[in-house]
Amino acid sequence: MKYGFFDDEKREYVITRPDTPAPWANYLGSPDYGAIISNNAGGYSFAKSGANGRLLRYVFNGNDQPGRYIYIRDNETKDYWSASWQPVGKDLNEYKSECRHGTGYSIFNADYAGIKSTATYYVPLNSAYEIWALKITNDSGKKRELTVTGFAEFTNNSNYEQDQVNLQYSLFISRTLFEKNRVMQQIHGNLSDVEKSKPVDNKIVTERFFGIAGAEADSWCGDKERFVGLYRSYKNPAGIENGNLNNIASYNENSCGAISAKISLNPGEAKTIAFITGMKYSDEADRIISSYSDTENKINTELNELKNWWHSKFRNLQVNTPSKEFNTMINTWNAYNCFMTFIWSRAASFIYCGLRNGYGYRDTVQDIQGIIHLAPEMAKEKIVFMLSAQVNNGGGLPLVKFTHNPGHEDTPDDASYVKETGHPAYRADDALWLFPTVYKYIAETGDLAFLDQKVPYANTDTGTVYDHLKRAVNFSAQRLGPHGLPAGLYADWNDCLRLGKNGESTFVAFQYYYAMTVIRSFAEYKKDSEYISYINDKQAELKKILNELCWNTDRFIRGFTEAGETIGKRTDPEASMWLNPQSWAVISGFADEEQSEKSLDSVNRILNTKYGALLMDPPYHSHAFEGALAVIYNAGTKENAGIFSQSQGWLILAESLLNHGNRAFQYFMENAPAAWNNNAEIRKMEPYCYGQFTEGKASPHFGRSHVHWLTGTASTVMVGCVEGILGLRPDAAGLKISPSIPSEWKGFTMEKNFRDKRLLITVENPEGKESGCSEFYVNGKKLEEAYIPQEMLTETTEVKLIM
Ligand code: IFM
Repeated sequence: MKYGFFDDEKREYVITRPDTPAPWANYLGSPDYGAIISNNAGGYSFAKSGANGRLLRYVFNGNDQPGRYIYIRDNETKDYWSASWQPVGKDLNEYKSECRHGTGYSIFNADYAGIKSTATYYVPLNSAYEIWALKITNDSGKKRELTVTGFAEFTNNSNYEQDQVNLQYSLFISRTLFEKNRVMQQIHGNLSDVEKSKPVDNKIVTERFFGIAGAEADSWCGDKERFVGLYRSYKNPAGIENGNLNNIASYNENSCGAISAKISLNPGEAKTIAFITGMKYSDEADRIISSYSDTENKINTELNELKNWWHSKFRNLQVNTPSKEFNTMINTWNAYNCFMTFIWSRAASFIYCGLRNGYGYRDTVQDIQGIIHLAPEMAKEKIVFMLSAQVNNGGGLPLVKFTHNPGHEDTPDDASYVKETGHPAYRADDALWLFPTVYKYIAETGDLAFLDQKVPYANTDTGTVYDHLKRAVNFSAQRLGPHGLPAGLYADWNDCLRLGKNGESTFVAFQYYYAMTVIRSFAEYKKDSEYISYINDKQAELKKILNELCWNTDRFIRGFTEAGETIGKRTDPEASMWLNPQSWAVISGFADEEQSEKSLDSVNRILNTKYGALLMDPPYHSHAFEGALAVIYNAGTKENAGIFSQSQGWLILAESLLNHGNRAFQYFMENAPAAWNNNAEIRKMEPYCYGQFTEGKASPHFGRSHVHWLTGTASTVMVGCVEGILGLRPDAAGLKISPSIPSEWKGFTMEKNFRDKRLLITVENPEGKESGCSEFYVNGKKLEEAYIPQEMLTETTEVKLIM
């Protein structure tokens, strides 16, 4: 079933049926103010932290409520509806609606009873409050008397958990009052005479506001229960039905901001107003609301700024291939998704409630990879930040607090860190993710000097980036298991594999192998010959062990348990085949041709499904070893034989590196949200963003996807497509182009900004190949190989590759 379509020109996803199989969400906001909004205006907001800055309430596991509701009432007929289909939920035969999720904004168009409305929600660039703009047009032939009401449900405490759980406290600290054009909510308002510099029990007065610009407030309500009314709901609030909010303040219990304005419209007449909300003290709220007195112009200007900001990032890589699904994902939606994970990590969605109050090391270092080609400067800043969260023993802090203070942090070796973060030990892979990420940054920018930049370690000590990477290698070198492979420690990439310090992980071994290749290239640049021979020896040793112990006829095993038992052998009754060791054997450059071909064939034969490749199979049920935590999940779910979408990105890359364009693209399509647009009832999730996993064939809901938006899938698929399928593979000295495409593509074009120059790349595929290059031209000059040396770049560089 189809619920909407991609408007690629505007970079919007347009939902034409509001009764989507799940709330389909969008993000608004900046790192200072986050907001998530569904296609029925459900969602919540927070200042800075989803855990500690929660200002608009949302009920998880609920019915996508409450939300940013705008009600419209016809005062003559007393009929009312909402600017988004829900919460009033008028009959869809009479109520026409369209939701357009765009880049940092969402628009709701509605047409009901001769009244057209357009509600636009956004957070202005570099601001920490949100706008709900409403343009309302009388499309009927007669004068209309309307009441328009905005409603925002405030939390009682900025701490999400306190608001939802500790009601004996949080119900009794909130109150509201009305000033000029806004409802002000005060939390701990009783502390108003206490100096801000001397908090009581760490508490001062916090204020939130809900105001109106472009119209006078006619009535208002700050008490949620009085607004909704007893035994009613957001669908039929008493305050809306009565047409008057009765100017009610709250004192204890639940607060809200609700403001009604009366609007008279002649036939054809339109009016624009705005509701504005945020966490600000009254004088600041006043200043903000006043700045919207020229409501319509200000809103248009801000929306244009917002679009320009986003679209200018996307313009750094634009492609035009024969696949519209590929184009829309790479040009807009996968890119946008990558920025969302980059900005919000795993902090806040409809699944992540905001309690993860920090950055997971591996997740964040991986997320950076998705935006390097679009915003290298932003990537660099975050890389430096993550390097500063590396402990001086080379390992990464499993959780980097939002309050991270480089040089002064406790580590997993300290009981205080374990108590505060809940992470009891190092993970085997965390710091190894730095290698592909730092390499990609340097390759994209040519900024080799970055290796000499000094960065503090998390706990103590400072070193250059090069030194940080050496210590990361050393961290693994000092934590080898009995066979000489990297130990599995508390987990590797797979949170559900506890291999321990005497167990060993092939996935980490391949990462380690790759890390050594990367650091060797940096050591060559730095003419660090002693280190080069050290790395050569280490890598050769590792190669020998991997070949002797980990190749199992047609696959690589997953590793060894603490007890020395092999995981992932062909003959195992459960979990006999694992995806990641196969793709990473190729990506790391470890596997020889025969191993590469055989292992990826095995993946295709054993793990692949129409929705993507399973993470492993068969699922654990009765043969799980002690550290195989995946068994806690239902079969076919998450790490227990689910289709873990992040791994699909690595598979796309691995197939591309082997020049298997058809398969690489097949894997892209199986898991691409856009490819399921016309069967959205199967995937259920938004057709424009990735999810963490899709239920595998062992599940009765095979194909259903979960954990929207904030997932490493965004960055790995982006890398798989850009480096893999499109074959854009920069290195410090230039750019190699090595497409690996479906043979049916007759060609495609790309526009890419590279080191301040614009590349216009045309690829022709007259003979229907999957890869390879027979002719290559840069600005009309024929070159021997498909590689553009940096010195050949001109302001606009025209490139032609004939496959
Ligand atoms: O790699 C992890 C990630 O860090 C969090 N989500 C699950 C992934 C696989 O276990």
